[in-house]
Amino acid sequence: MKTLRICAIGLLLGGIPACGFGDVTDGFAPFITITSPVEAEVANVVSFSANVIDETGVAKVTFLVDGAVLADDLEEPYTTSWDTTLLEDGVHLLQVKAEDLSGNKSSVSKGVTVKNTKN
Ligand SMILES: [Ca+2]
Repeated sequence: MKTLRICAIGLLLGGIPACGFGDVTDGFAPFITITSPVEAEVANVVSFSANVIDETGVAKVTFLVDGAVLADDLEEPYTTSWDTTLLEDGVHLLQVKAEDLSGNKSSVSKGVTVKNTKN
């Protein structure tokens, strides 16, 4: 299969190809669904998991909490554990980033409320 790369940005910036968009034969970034936690309110240690699908293959999945990397996962199932007791109670942002074999990237995020104190 003939693969072409989009290097227009690099050419515009001075002639050094920066092929950041991946193969034009792979125009689809991974599709991510956060499968856990499903609850709006979490406590203690919970599993943080995602379904990631891509037509050419998933290279890497990264789990983040409030913008900080929690874990990378290179193979299915894409999952890690998240110790919510390390954080203050309140709303925190979970994010999953994925990259396919051609360098196409995507991400999804959701907010969850951490509540470890009893009252
Ligand atoms: Ca792809």
